[in-house]
Amino acid sequence: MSNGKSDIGLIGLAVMGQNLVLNMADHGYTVSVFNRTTSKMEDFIKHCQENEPSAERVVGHAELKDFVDSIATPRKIVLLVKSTAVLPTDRDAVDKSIEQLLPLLDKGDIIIDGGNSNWNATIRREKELTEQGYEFIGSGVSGGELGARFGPSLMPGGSPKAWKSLKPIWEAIAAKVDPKSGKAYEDYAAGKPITKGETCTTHIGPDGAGHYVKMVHNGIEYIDMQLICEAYNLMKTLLGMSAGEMSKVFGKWNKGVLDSYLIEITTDILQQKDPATKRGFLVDKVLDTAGQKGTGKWTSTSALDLGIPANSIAEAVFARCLSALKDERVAASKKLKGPKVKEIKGKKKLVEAIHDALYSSKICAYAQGFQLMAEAQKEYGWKLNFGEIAKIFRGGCIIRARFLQKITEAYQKNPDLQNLMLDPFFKKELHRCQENWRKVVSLAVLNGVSTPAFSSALAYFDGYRAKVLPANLLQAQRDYFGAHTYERTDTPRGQFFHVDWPKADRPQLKA
Ligand code: 2AM
Repeated sequence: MSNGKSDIGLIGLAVMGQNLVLNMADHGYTVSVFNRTTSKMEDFIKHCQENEPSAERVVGHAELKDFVDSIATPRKIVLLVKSTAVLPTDRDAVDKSIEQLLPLLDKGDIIIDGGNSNWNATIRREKELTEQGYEFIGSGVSGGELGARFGPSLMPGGSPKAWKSLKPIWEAIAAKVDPKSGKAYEDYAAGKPITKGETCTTHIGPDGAGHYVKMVHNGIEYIDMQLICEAYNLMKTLLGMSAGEMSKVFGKWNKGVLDSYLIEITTDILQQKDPATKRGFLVDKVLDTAGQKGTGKWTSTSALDLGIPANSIAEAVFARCLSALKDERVAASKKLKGPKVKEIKGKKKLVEAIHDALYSSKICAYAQGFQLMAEAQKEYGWKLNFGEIAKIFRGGCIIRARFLQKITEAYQKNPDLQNLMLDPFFKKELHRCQENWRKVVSLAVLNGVSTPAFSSALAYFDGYRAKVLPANLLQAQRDYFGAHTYERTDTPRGQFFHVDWPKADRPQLKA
């Protein structure tokens, strides 16, 4: 609080907005709050007064003008309103909120969009606002509700000037990690903020860079989750293991190289008994159809647009699409026959192999995500620091993992690393695990178990390391039917040839 004014304001009091406000208040900042529906703001203030140690630092306003006037200048106003715009021309609630705010602001004030906005919309908004003399930051906020409340990973994109103003608050509220181990401090308690450790935020770059990186984070999250699901499915189908038994396996894995938030929650989920029937495990009662909100799809379409083979990330999106066709699958399961699952001996060995398949596939998935960001920076004129990005993924966000410390080190050692798989550590790990990885994918195929993430990651690995791919034939086909030309192996690159492909002798069809 300075001169009786709030340090920052926030509009949009759904759960993420509320939790971000409480996080800022816990760190000693006074926060003005506003919501389109006033009753939600009033309920929130009441909740704070009854439950939160930092309630005195949360100030509610029913009128937008009063809200704006209550904030110290240059104002910092965070928007956490529902964003739907995808194309640069789309306008949504974020644009509407900005329109309503602008007549009340002073030049130099900073609007921060903390929603899951599409980077194209963020690029447009930043341009529109800076042209009018305002500042705009598009900040990815990752970590779900708990992250927002006690320490998210924050990925801001915008001008260095705007970032300088926001930095102290963003650095204070972001997750903190032990710099040596890369492990996040998670001793959460309301009113007792974590202040030690390295903070999980950094200036990602200009305009839409923060939202782009947040989107790729989500794409990686999709594939990370799918890989875990495939490991679970293989243990269940090939080895007949129960959820409880698998919980113990994931618990053990969480102490090794796979140590991560997603493995940790899987351990918890698999041991949960069904509270409704009091019989069996709850996961077995959850319907096998997955929802999605779109960031995995955006990551995949961006990969297609930029020509980057993020095939496993796309497979993870398609796996959710396939899961959603539940009725069709149930009908098809009665008609389309596959092989009978054979009894497999050597459970311990196969569980170990599944671990290695998951680990190797995960390395490939991250390699794809980082390769995509590397291409995007060229397209959009950003200069991304991958060491820093991996560093802020270590805490707060959904993909946080011990493994990210190794990615951080890989990019710190070689900021121009072309592909994560080529880093000496990851190369060694892939070489160490690949026999098991191949064994698992083969077993899955032979037994008719669908493993799109494991298989596509292996195809990426084998394709990336292939000196020669069959694209010679493909390009010849293109030249045959469309005169698309081809380059030759024995002439310099950039010289293009075309021939009228002679028709080969074909067996004549009898009249
Ligand atoms: P509401 O409570 O009035 O619905 C997440 O949906 C948040 O976005 C909510 O705080 C919601 O406000 C807000 N929101 C959604 N559409 C909005 C709009 N057009 N203008 C302002 N806030 C909006």
